[in-house]
Amino acid sequence: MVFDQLLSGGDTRWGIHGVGMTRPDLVNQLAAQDGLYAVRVADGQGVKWQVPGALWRTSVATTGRDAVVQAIAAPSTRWVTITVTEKGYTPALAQLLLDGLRLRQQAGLSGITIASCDNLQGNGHKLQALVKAAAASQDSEVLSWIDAHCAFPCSMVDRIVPAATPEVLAAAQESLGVKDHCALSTEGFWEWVIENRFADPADVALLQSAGVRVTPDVHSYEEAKLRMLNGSHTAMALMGAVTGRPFIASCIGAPHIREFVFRLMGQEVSPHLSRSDWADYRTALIARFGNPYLKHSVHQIATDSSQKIPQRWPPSVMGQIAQGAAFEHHALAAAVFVRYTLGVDEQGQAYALNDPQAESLMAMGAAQRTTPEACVLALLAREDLWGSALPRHADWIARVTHWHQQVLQHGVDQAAQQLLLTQA
Ligand code: CS2
Repeated sequence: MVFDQLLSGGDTRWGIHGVGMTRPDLVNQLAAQDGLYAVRVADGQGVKWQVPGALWRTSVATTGRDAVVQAIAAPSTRWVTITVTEKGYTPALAQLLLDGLRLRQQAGLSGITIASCDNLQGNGHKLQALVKAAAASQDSEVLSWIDAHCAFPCSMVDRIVPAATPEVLAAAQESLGVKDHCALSTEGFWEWVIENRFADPADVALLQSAGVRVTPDVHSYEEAKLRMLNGSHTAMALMGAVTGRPFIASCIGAPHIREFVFRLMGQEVSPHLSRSDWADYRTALIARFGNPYLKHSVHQIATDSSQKIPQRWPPSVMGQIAQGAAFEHHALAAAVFVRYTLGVDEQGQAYALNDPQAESLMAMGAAQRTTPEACVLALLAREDLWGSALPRHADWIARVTHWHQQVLQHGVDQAAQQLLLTQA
């Protein structure tokens, strides 16, 4: 949407070559629609449709790798933005970028800005380290060229964009009079905060003119978003999955879940944020979660929980521990995660765990039917989820075990209500 706005001002340098990393279906569909798709922007302020026209070309990295490498190396390319999810930061991604960058270096072209947009703290540093590690093991010339000419800004992107539902596709057809297989629904709110670190410093003013916030320090925005928005999202998604509530709006519509999330943010997340306007941020988030137009599936957000939890929960729990403060809300959330690994909700409906760790999580989680305490211990011992300190923290383990017992005996809703009574 930002690049579309820059294009509409007549600056044709911002056309996008969109790359799907694995699955060709969406890319093929978009190509068949000439890169055009409808976006419904809807919330309490109103409903409007937009058709961004910034997507000019498309490729799929798995089947059209060479086209992607050539696109990175094209003289007209100035930026690469990366949104590949938490689990996408692999050596294969680094190699793809490196192959394109090497061609640029060999052709004597300018460097480019490579911006990660994923929900990871220090995402630019992480991407830079990955690419540089690949370069260092292969080619010292390209490594020094990358250092001298390319920029890897950290950035925080915030806009809730659920996977499209049949209802959205039908609404698009109704409003626009054409069949659109790629229509999306989103909220009015959007925020893109990016570190002031660009291959071309002239981009600062351009991005600002389109509403992007350019700042020397993205860290405080990243941590607030990851722990407040995404941390609450993961907690609600797991609660919804286990209780059978399909959408985030259905979770926030339940008064005890709404209050739970409100206190999680206020009591356990906010004390450790460097962003001081957290109370306004919380109010805005609760309203955004309740947006009735966003049918944001809890199972979509619960996808890859093993990759998301590390950024979203442990930093707040560690902050509370350092201050000798309670972490009951996160302990209940962790207990619900353990319950979630059973793969069946409280009504007996089975669901799939869509997670690179699904097999090991379900194998560990199955034991909670017979030996619940040992199962909690085993899942809390995983440093890939909780970091190195929490697995050794006796009080944390005791509180998660307590809430897990409550969840198994009385269900998630009653456990949450119990927590609210004791923490009033
Ligand atoms: C969500 C995010 O799916 C998820 O894990 O928490 O995609 C969230 O909707 C975005 O970060 C909002 O900016």
